[in-house]
Amino acid sequence: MRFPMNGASEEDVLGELEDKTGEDLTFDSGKILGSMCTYPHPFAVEVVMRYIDRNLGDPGLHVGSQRIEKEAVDMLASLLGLEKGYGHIVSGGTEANILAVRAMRNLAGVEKPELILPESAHFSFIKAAEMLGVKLVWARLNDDYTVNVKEVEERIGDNTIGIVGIAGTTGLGVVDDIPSLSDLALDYGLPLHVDAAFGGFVIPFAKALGYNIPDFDFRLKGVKSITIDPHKMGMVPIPAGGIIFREKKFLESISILAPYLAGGKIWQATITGTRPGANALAVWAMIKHLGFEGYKEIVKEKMELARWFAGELKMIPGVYLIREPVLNIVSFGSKKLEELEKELKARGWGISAHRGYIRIVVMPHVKRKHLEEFLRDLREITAT
Ligand code: 0PR
Repeated sequence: MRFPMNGASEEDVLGELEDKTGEDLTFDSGKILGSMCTYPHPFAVEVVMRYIDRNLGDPGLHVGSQRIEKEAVDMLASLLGLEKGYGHIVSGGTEANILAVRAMRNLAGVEKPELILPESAHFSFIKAAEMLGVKLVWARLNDDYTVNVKEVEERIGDNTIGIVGIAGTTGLGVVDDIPSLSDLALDYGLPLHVDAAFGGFVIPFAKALGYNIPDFDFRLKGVKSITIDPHKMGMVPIPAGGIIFREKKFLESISILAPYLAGGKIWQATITGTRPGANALAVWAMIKHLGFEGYKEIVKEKMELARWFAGELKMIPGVYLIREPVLNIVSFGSKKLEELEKELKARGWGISAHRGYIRIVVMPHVKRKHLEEFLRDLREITAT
């Protein structure tokens, strides 16, 4: 498509957009079952629209917004068991993980940095490793898909800059044995980064509801940084990720001087320079609006729905659960996985097919009636 010489009317342009986005699946259709995103909360949408012009890349201009970002970071830190945290609202889990690896690398100061991480880690760590010149040392998983802590220990060497544990894995929503990883990190004087991009907005509430899930946050002393994404279960519009560090030195180790901005000499740690203030404000607003109890209600409903769905799946011949769900993610396999996946997609289902299984994420937009429809299709396909 060429850059147009003359402009068209807003109406025409919008008409064309409507046409073209007609191909998109929408969250309100109930067909998106494999995504970690959801339709954002209407209040968060309102906040983003109202403050759409705020740029946290030049905090001297938007002093109030910068203060609000700090308060949002403080509230996330407190949710994660830390009185005072250091960090940022960033573009997502990828940027948060890159920043965490960058801090570990910079603080370690070794020549050939190595990072130990579970085989279940998100591919954002591969990007981080490539960009930062860090070698990834993979640790295998146990039968329950948590990382094998003994193997993590065996992988520790002179060049190790840190360890990664996952609280809510991408494929299965499994929570690693973070308490043991934390002990290990303390024993060896290494930082532990916890990727709770998904789990961060689920686990604290699920634990309060009585679900038996391992501790995963700053209450464990070995945990030095946590990724927690408001644009997943936090119901904030994309982009909204979160990186929280226990100590200031982590943030300082990745801060670059921007000498000429409105606020004078500014130290900038994020990958992005110009970055949306509106989304950070929406994080703040959603936390204030829903509060712990509000998020707990959402998590309660989705955890229960996920367990009901897992029970229904078990009764369908030809498909099997990969493991009992830990969070609101249910993954199942089948002997004829590829055919099944193709047929489900042909019927309009937005599912996420991983190596060996199909992942269903029971996000806030996913209702029981959608899952019932999905199960009907699944029964029909597997019966033929
Ligand atoms: N860490 C974990 C544990 C993740 O699951 C993800 C993303 C990330 C980090 C990276 O987060 P960002 O994508 O925000 O940078 N997990 C989802 C996935 O790969 C992302 C996603 C979201 C995929 C919506 C599909 C989708 O429709 O499955």
